[in-house]
Amino acid sequence: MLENPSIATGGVVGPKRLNVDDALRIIDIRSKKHVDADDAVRKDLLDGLRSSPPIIPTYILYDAKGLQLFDAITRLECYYPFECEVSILTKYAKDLAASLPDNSTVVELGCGSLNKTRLLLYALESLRKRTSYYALDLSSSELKKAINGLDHGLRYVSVVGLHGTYDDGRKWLARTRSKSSGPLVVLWLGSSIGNLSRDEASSFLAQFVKESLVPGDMFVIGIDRRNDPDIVWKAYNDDLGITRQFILNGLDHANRHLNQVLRLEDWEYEGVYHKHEGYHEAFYSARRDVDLRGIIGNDSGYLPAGTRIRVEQSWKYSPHETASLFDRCDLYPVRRWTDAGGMYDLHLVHVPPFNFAVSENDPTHVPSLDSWQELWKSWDLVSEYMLGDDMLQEKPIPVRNECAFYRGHVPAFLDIKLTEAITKLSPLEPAYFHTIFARGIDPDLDDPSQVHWHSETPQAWPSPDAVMKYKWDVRDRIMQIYSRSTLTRLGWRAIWMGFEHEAMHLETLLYMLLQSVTTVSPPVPPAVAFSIGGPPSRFPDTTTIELRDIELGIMDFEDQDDIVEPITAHEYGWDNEKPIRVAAVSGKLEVSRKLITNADYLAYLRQIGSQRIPKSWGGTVAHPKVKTFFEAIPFDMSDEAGPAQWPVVASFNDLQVYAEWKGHGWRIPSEVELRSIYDCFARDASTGNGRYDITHANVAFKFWHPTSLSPEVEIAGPGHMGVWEWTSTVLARHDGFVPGRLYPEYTADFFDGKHNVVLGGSWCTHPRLCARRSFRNWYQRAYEFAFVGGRLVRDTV
Ligand code: AVI
Repeated sequence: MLENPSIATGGVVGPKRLNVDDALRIIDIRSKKHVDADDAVRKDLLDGLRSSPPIIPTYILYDAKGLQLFDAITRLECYYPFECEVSILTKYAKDLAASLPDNSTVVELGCGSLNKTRLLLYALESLRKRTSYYALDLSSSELKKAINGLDHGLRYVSVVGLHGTYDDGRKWLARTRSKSSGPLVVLWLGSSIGNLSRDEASSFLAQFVKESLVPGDMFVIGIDRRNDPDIVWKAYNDDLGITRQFILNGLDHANRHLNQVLRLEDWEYEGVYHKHEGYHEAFYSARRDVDLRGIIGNDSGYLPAGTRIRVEQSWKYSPHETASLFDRCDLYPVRRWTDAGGMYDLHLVHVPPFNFAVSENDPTHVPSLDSWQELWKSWDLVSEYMLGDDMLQEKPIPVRNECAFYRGHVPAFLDIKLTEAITKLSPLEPAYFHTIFARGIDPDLDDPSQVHWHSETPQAWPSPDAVMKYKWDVRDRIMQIYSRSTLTRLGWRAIWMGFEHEAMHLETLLYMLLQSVTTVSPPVPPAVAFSIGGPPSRFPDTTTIELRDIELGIMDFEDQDDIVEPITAHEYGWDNEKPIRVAAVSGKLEVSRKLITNADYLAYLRQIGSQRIPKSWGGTVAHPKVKTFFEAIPFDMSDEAGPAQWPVVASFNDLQVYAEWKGHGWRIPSEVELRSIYDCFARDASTGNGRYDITHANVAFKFWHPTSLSPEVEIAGPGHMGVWEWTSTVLARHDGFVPGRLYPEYTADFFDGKHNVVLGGSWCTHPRLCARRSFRNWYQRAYEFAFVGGRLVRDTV
């Protein structure tokens, strides 16, 4: 457990009123105690002054007077980040409090005066959420003042001070945390993250996640956006000169540690906003030549007039930069609250149970063993935790197999391909698993007696323990193969195929499980509306694009599969992605910004008087709900980011009829048109031809449901709204198509004229699949279960 405050906040004891002494409890967690702190500051100062270019550490700004001056800054109208954050907390504190788990421990980094935090604490109190709140700060006197300033009507929320630095806080948490502690929420307000460079910020968060957090823990972080450069500059260069005083006071503070060698009149404050890089920089600028050789030595001690010493950077983030910051630190977004002007965001992010890091979406070689480990975590969570043993005989989708089949199919398929590709290997025991788990049932929906070859369902499925042992044996086999460094290209192909096959089945299993009431909810925050507040999107409902001939496909010749090579040597694609070919298109296409939403589809059903709701909904047309893994959620038309604004998941046939009902030439795009749309808006120019930028997309389990389109996105690209997209293109043999040697029936069995090509990716698609530009999926046009939606386009003249 975390070191416990003396107040009882949970369990059978029940809430107890705080008394003043309890409330003033402050734990000294400093690793460097007072005695040597002075020396450490002096050393930091001298090291900084000697470095090139010279710097003074930012923390020097925050002595007692600095804290007061900063408080004065927060009252300036031009210092908008403070006001924006207050407005968000004032409006949404209850919503934030409701998003935090009960019995959580909230640790605030750099709590300051607690003026803003109190809004959250009282919201938690009013919701009766038992919370242990720890306020971390550098100054114990300010901590005392701040905690003392809280009105002590808190019964459900306990308050304890932590005296120390961020690093002390991180280490203290790592030390005191035990498995039985409730979820941890780290609160980091005031755009303090901006005082670290982008790299420092991501390393800081990543280290926190690695050392002190576990899956399910959360961060609440206030981040300032890249706003109008003039407005940002003004925020740090106010007419009253308060910021100037604040910065220059830092020099005075530094002087106290440097035996007053600096002459304050030699220095002036200078603020510069670097608009391309997105950060403001505060300098001490030398008014005249300054001689510091006496303290920092001859090499760098003579500072000519105009020399700048940097003391602070304030970094701003575009939505894209924020998304990649979180990606880099293995943090997944839960919610985002924005002020009415769209200048500032409060982000709630969590540590996911597994992480398909976007950096691993490189499709040019076989997945790393780390990627496998994450995939296995996801497979175990879905196939063993969400799909419990009590569901093994269930068939959530009547025309498909029983759940038990999928647990065995994934490892058996991998072992089948490994033994086919690597001559030395023979099937793992029990070898008959290759027969009963080889292939699932996927019948023709128009005539379910028409099925491709599939494994016969045995009289009784092997026991869950036997299947689990088999799964781990196959995984061991993979790990042994990875311990060698080379293999034939065919061998790597088998591994690569097995990986993508498992990733695809993860998704298949999930859309099956969504149809069952027995499914267990995943252990993640049930966020249903991601983006809250902020101004409406500035993008119009449709955009017109010019169509030009495009190249499709990927370079991967199977005739060289006997070559022995390292894991990273080759690029792979499924048979239907090959060969590279050019598709001729021209003309102009008007493209809808969003996919067809649940609200759009409901309006249509009501208008035509239909009572037939999609399989992705529950309830009735009068009272529809959207199915999720947490609960079925009623439509709320006033919620701009809620399920009514998610894309509707329905069959191609149903969406085609919707498009006809819409009229005016609206239709579902062809494969080449949709590929052209994605190329226009999501192609990642920095990585050559083959990839899409999916940092903004709702893929790879960032959420466990579809989402509305982010207001910052102009056109929904691959996976942006968390579902695949139907195309009007029928899956058919194209020129140059050759069935794959290792899995010839993969695509060829589906050239029956009943399947349409599907592109993009869903909330549960692995990044390797949806970021690879050549990847193609397909479903029968009547299939209603897969996470596929659609958008409208029309020709323009
Ligand atoms: C605390 N920190 C986030 C403030 C900022 O915006 O960088 C400090 C500040 N410096 C000048 N004005 C405010």
